Amino acid sequence: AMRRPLVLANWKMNMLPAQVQPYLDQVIPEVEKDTAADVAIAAQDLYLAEMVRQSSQSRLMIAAENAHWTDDGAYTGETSPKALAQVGVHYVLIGHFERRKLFNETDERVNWKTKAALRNGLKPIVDLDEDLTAYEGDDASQVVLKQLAEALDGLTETDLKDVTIAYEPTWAIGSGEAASAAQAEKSAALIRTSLANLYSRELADRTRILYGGSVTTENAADFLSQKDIDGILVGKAALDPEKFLELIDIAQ
Ligand code: G2H
Repeated sequence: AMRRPLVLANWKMNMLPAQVQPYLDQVIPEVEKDTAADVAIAAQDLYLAEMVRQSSQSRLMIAAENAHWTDDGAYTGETSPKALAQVGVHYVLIGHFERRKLFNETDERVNWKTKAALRNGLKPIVDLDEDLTAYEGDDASQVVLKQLAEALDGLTETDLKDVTIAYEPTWAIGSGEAASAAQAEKSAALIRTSLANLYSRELADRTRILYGGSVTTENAADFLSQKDIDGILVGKAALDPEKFLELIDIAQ
């Protein structure tokens, strides 16, 4: 396949310090081998530097869950994308649905943050969400495609080579109710067509699109076997290192 799958755990605000080390001890040796999938963990900022240090000899990549849109300055409580990059963080989640919903992340801010990540050499994973009212109506795709266009506003095709898109139906997040693989594929395909319209077919064909929302070891294979789904963004199910390793296995 032209697109390498990505298995991305999103710890969110979970995992206490005492839980982090055993998790890494279990996972890192397993991703030292040559994997056919990219593997990453998104964690709270306070763990990132140590996670980068411990994973540096492995294929595990480390992701931040958010970053600010400027490189430095008087922004108490925010995290600099420049600092994240210098620490060795690889990816950053931008516009996760929880950020959009609970922390007023607008499409405009998602756009600024995506640009700031790229400017600093972080690879953004731009999250698009879709709520149930939109999904049940006919305009589901419009919501997602508007988010896509606004997130990428002003970015060139060259910028896009380091961007991953994640599609998360909000009604499937943490709810235990995943979208069906066919539903998810339909949205992923729409996103890819939209990328082709915004940029080019070639760009669309090489951009990775992840599905997120109640992915489990039971349903992961279904999602990953869809033509336009190139990886999974996993919250709850990846809090258990055994399950995360199983998910990695399923992806390769
Ligand atoms: C969606 C997902 C990971 P979960 O937010 O970002 O979480 O797998 O718990 O639905």
